[in-house]
Amino acid sequence: MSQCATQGDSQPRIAVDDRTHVLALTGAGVSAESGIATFRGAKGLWEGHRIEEVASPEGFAADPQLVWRFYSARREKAALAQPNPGHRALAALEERLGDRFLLASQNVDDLHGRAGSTRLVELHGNLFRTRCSECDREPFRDEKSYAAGPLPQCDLCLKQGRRALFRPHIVWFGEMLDPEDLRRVDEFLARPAERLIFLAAGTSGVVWPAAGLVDLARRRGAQTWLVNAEPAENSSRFHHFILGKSGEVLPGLLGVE
Ligand code: BJW
Repeated sequence: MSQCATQGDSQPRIAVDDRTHVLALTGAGVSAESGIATFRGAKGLWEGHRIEEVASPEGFAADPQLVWRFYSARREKAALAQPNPGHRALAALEERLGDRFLLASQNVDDLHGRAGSTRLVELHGNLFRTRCSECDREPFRDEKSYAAGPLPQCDLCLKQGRRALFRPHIVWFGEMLDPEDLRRVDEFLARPAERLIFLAAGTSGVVWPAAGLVDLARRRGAQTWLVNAEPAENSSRFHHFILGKSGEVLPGLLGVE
């Protein structure tokens, strides 16, 4: 593995040409410069609750009001945040590469979409979508706060004589990621590519299956890059590790300043 600092003129650049395919993976660190708290940075706590208490099916079953308060606060915060140069650099790279680019994000804050990314797989869901905790109706756009007042209930279930709560469209601990999302990522990596780059940014490499994508990409012949503000759990599995903030590093690294 090569490790680089980012100061000075010697910032590395990924050569992107007509033969290059890029799979990008982002995590909470990419939104840190937009003012959104990371997970492990906050010691995994929210108002004194462990993240698993508010981001797990067990947590929702035990205290749905607490969970909706957590996600309503997150909705409010994310709605006020703005995409930063890291988000915009990835959107600019997509514009250049078209179908030779795919962004898999663990972030649920919508900032990649708002920066213009469209070839986007939201591996852990989206804060601004809601679904039923019981039936398989389509998740729908929802920007409301349920921090106070009655919890939202599924009207379709009610028509069938069942009571079922709505829940955030988020992949919680212990839940399966959407197989269609994983298929899209796998299919992208399986495509014939003369030059394949896997670029991860702002992720601690702790949470699976996202943490294992670097290994899958390497098996498919990718050159792998990590941009992170500190060494990640899986840094050693990347060919190149750049220590720095994604909003400062990505525009230059991708040549889209
Ligand atoms: C910057 C920066 C700047 C800061 N610039 N960098 C295999 C082995 C062991 C366990 C498992 C396994 N497979 C599955 C599991 C269980 C579990 C898991 O991974 N647990 C681990 C904690 C051990 N995985 C799951 O349950 C997943 N489901 C699944 O695999 O189903 C099948 C299965 C289940 C059980 C057993 C086996 C199989 C689902 C995972 C869902 C994750 N959900 C969460 C919360 C919900 C989303 C929400 O509410 O927002 O998603 S957890 C939380 O972590 C969130 C994040 O998306 C996710 C990843 O965190 P991320 O993005 O990496 O953030 P941080 O905070 O950890 O790191 C930020 C980094 O940025 C830091 O390093 C900073 O330094 C850096 N940084 N500023 C660049 N400016």
